[in-house]
Amino acid sequence: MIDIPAGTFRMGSNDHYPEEAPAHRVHVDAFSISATTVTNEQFARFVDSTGYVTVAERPLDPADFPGAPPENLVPGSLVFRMTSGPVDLRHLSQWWRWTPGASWRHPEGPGSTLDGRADHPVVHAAYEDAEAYAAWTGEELPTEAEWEYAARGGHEGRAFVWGDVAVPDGRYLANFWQGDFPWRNDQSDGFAGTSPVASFPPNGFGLHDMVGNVWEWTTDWYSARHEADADKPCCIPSNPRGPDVEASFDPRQPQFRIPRKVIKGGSFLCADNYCQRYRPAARRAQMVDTGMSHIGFRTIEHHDHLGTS
Ligand SMILES: [Ca+2]
Repeated sequence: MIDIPAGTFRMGSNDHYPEEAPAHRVHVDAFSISATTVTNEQFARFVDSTGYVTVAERPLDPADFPGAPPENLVPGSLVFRMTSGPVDLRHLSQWWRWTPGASWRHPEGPGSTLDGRADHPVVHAAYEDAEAYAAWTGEELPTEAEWEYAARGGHEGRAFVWGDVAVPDGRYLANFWQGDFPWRNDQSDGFAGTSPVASFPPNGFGLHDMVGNVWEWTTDWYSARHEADADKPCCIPSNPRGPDVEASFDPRQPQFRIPRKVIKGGSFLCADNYCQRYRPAARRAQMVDTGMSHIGFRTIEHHDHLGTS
């Protein structure tokens, strides 16, 4: 765990995707955060000692899916599959496949294993799986503000964790996608899929992979925009925790009453031609019951003993 000092910073961005705006000032108290995302080895230790079964490994209840064919009601998760050529980027189902048997133990489905991936981030963890792990270690998941403040590494207003240029002097400083998503992965950064944690240099706070590699769960419910700046400097929000759960339902899919949390940091699938979200301000909504092959998490500890809670 790395100690992060209390501070005030500018959260969000007015220069990228609309959900990152408006940039606004926020204060966060001191906390500690894990230097890397939780690895397969760490998650295996948790499962071995508790017998925990992740959401992706549990049988589905037919009552929750009226009309669904029984063969679809088997445990599984969404796995990324490269397409054979260029596709219409509006249709995610071309590269996201519901894969029976996919879970953290079998990241690409049955037949895939964790061999050689002990130090890769655990993936296919739904929100409650991440929370259960954090409860076991006596830690918590970060709020979006805590996560973004940590990701910025003490620097204000940078587009990327390391500066304002995606690939400074041709150096790759995170695991994202080079080439044409979702069919040509040039792997200029050395990795087609997830990479071992800490394969890239740390940020200003000593934290690795705050962007790229895997998206990371936060505790905030999602809403499509940030709150604006407070009118007066006196009134900067302190330790904001996001909007109410009602804000998080997907307005384009009202039939799904599954709340959505904010995930941060982008992943090995972020490509400039599709989703330039390997940046600290970037954010996405993720249904709480859905882990995927590009989502992981890291944990934090609050310094409540200092009386700041
Ligand atoms: Ca890559």
